[in-house]
Amino acid sequence: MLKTRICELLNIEYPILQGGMAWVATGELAAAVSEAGGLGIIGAGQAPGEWLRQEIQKIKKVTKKPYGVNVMLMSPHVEEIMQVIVEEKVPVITTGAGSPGKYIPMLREVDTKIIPVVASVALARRLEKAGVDALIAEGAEAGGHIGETGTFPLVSQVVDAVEIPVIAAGGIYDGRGLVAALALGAEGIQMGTRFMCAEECTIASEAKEMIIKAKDRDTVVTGRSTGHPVRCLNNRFTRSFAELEKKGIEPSELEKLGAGKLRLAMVEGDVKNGSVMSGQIAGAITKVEPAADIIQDVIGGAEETLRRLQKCR
Ligand code: TUI
Repeated sequence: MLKTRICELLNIEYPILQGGMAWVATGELAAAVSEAGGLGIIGAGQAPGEWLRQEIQKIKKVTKKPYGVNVMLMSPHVEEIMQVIVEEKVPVITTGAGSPGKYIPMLREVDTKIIPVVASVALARRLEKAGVDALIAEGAEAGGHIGETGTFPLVSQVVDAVEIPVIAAGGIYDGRGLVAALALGAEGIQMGTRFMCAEECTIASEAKEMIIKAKDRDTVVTGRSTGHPVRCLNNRFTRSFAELEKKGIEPSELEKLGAGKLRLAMVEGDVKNGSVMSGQIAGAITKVEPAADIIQDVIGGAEETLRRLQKCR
């Protein structure tokens, strides 16, 4: 019942992808998710190619199962990251913050599956025509850099617009969310925020604790004036950023202010002055647990949800 075209395409047991979060999704986390039957994804973020090569080696030491790399297309190192992906014959890539169109031919040569994140129907249509394998429709409930449309309306409309499989992302953390995504016509889910609280996730404990303490209304979106809206947990950093944004500070100055703040929170553990990117679902996450337990909880919860729905007929 929970087998979809995504399981077949990616050669994975469960249709669950782990978000490829910059400074968060290292080889350790991705290996644990892949070994547990989902698709673990390294977040290349703005890292150089050699960093990515090391993280890939970490995965290969732990598991023979498929894994992915997320390419942040605004990265200054995007060309060398793509080069490493081709050299290492990475099985799957996801992309974010742009269109991967020009890289499709080089990736095709090594049979890397290409799954862009889209935040609009227009880009979904364009990328299907360009020959990508599947799409992740990520709603504005997600953490980090987001679009404008919520997950329900975005997934419903993307599914109707394309033939290739669609993965739903943004606001999903359990089996109910997986079943809801399948009901909308998606064939898998991607979860970021919940996997930040996996035991194998190497981020600072302060960042995990902040997610666990968060309530439903604790995320905010900053950076709309820069053209790069970002959802994170409300803190001293977001408050000062929002104040400057309200004063009409130049977008380029604001971008400079944001530089390095994700690393500050996730690696240094300064969750007051750093940017704790997180989805709206943070309020539902209650504990740190192994990645395998997260996957089993989602699958078990989905089966239970399907049984409950059967009784409504
Ligand atoms: O990429 C993400 N999430 C991210 S990237 C990131 S690093 C960053 N930090 C500060 C500013 C900007 C980025 C942190 N979180 N998610 C996937 C995603 N992609 N969300 C939205 C999009 C997107 C947006 C516009 C994809 C394509 C697009 O338009 C491209 C086009 O050509 O139309």
